Amino acid sequence: MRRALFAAIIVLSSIFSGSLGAREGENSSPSDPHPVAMQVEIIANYSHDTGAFTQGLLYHQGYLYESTGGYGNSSLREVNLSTGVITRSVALNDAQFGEGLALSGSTLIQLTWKNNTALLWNLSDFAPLGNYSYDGEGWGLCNDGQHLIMSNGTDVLTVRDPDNFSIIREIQVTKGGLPLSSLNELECDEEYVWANIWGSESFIRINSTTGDVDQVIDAGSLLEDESVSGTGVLNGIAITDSGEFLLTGKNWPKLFKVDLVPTPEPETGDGGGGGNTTGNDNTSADSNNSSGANGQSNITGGETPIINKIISLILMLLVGTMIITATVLMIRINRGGQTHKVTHSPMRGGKENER
Ligand SMILES: [Ca+2]
Repeated sequence: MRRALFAAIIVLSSIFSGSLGAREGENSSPSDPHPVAMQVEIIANYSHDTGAFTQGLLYHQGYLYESTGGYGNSSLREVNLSTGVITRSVALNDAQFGEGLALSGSTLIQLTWKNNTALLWNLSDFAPLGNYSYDGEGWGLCNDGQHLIMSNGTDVLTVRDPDNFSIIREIQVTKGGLPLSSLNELECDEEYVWANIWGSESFIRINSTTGDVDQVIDAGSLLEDESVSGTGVLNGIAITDSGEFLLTGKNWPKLFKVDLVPTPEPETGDGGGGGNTTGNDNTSADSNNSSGANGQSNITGGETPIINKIISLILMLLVGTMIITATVLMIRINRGGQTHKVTHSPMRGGKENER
């Protein structure tokens, strides 16, 4: 009798724990933020120096400040946005490869790729003001108004003290719960960080507190411009004082002012309630391969949990019926056995109690 009850408890526990475990798994996946798919609409375009291998870009009081890369070709420059004319420029030495650029007060801070050095420049006259050193590679840099945020090509951003470049904290960047690496040129925007993804035609918005990617913006249409196609990848994000986005890329002849708008839902007809998820996942799959795999699991994830629940319910009903039947049978057998034991073999009952 006790064995039957014990077995019944074990079976029921395993079924319920399995069911609950599956439910937790289902909930954890949807609770991960699915990025909203966005795209760009061109408002205006400006000329951009095709000799500029753009690695850092920011906007300040009507001018663009740009860091260009390449050994022997790196520079810091000031560009008049409306005319595209380079109004000031300073060349880096041939051993330095310019990267991300941020403005802190009246100081421009320019990363270098593998020199472990951030160059400090006076905004007003580009006079060198010294440098900071750091470990690892330098990719992107922006200023959120309080701290600098830096990328190094991985999925981790470092938040740094603008006064000494020391690391205050790290931001692990994830999209749909998975690490997202190759973060490149950055643009701080209050509690968000916009980031180019190296080698991608998309850029993303990151919640700088959680590291979650909540928007993926497909900028591929910019590359369809015949004057831009065939040049380098998208790699320059700046935001004007009025919140307009300025985008360009490595050696692009144009810089675009754009609006960000939601990507229209695909007209699949039978998509039903899964339309949002499918649309977002398709966009995510375009942005990198790892999220593409994630996107597929999300699509199938919308159907399999329902089947699993039905199978679990049927199994529970079957097992419950079996347990009740077995218990009733055991009670009947046990009653017969007790009568037999009490009458003929009292010692046997004692041995069972010892176990
Ligand atoms: Ca930027």
